[in-house]
Amino acid sequence: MSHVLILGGDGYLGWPTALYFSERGYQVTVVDNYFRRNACTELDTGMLYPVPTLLERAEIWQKQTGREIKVVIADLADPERMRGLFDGSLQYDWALDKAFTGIAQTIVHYAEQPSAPYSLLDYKHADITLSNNLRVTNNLLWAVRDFARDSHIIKLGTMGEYGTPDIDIEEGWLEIEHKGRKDKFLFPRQAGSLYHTTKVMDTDLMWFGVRMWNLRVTDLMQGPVYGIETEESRIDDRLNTIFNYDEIFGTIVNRFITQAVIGYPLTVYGAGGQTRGYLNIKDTLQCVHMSELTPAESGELRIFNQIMETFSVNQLAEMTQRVGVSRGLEVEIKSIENPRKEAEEHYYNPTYQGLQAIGVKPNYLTDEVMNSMFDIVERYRDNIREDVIFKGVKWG
Ligand code: USQ
Repeated sequence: MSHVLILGGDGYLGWPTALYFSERGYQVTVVDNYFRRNACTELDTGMLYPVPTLLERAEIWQKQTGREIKVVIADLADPERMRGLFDGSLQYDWALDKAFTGIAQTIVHYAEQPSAPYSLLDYKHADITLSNNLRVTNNLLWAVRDFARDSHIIKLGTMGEYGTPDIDIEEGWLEIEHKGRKDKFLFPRQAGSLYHTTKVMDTDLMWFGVRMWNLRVTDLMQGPVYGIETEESRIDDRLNTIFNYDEIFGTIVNRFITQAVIGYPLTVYGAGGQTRGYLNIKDTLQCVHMSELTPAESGELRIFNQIMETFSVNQLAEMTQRVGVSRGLEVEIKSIENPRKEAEEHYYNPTYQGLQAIGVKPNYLTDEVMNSMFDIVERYRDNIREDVIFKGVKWG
């Protein structure tokens, strides 16, 4: 039974990924330091519903399915804690005295501060973002170099690494002809936030590790994700992932649906022409699983663009309004001054065939999918806090 180690296993994507692999018979260990929950408490962001601790969630999962997910609570920015996941010393961790079950064949790395607005709150949050994200990635590379060179690292990157260039975006690499000679380079990166910049730096660190130590790495350039429920969480509401709708941790589709439910005008930033590649949370799980089934070669940095379709902010607002109105809600769209510094009208044409070529079957954002999200958000309508929806964290 293959062992998958999920770093950042308490987060929006980490927990559903753990359930997904566990359901398919993998041995799963999740590691987290509760960064996301603690940041939500510190910034008073609110959540759609409370989420049990990792240990409680693992227990609920085991009771419901008989499957075990091992839990380690540790801060992986500390190199010794990271190395403890590979040399067995973390088996003495207070959280679980039998966490170490041998070297994992696959390490899924989500253990990062994931929010662009958070990274630009002020110098302290910028510092937390930089030091957490870069240290965790560097610590992981060194631990794999020293203990598990054959293991496959699947790392979550972001489409935002590329920014919005005026040329087509390739999957990670670009062949360049210069003065009559050709070579292949990482596609030019020009991130739009400090958070996205840490992802660019992660990619560089991993590319270095691949060149220097022949590591196997898949870097997933993911777009904004939407969704709540997955096939595995459906069996018990307490297994649903953390769902944020605030300005710092909420992503746009999740936010718009929540806003529509309480009659808060949809917050279109600026002109609303900002176009991104989107995907359903269920597809994140598929993408990671398909990457695991077809690992990168030793000495390969394999990059996929992890999106299924593109939308502008205006298109998402119109779709949310249409679906909301069909449910009898009053949904207003309101363009507000953009707190971010980003292009509001731009060219956007990314390539994203790689993941489908290895077997991912896209779930597109249809009215039906949106309706099923509305159904869940409406159940928790009374928990929704208007005051956290827009505070206007200025990027400039
Ligand atoms: N936007 C609005 N109104 C809102 C919220 C967002 O117009 O109320 C706009 C933003 O200005 C942006 C777009 O919607 O142009 C997407 O914003 P987002 O907050 O959904 O996503 P973003 O900040 O880009 O970050 C999210 C995740 C991050 C991931 C990234 C992928 O939080 O972890 O890396 O999506 S990507 O955007 O492709 O870089």
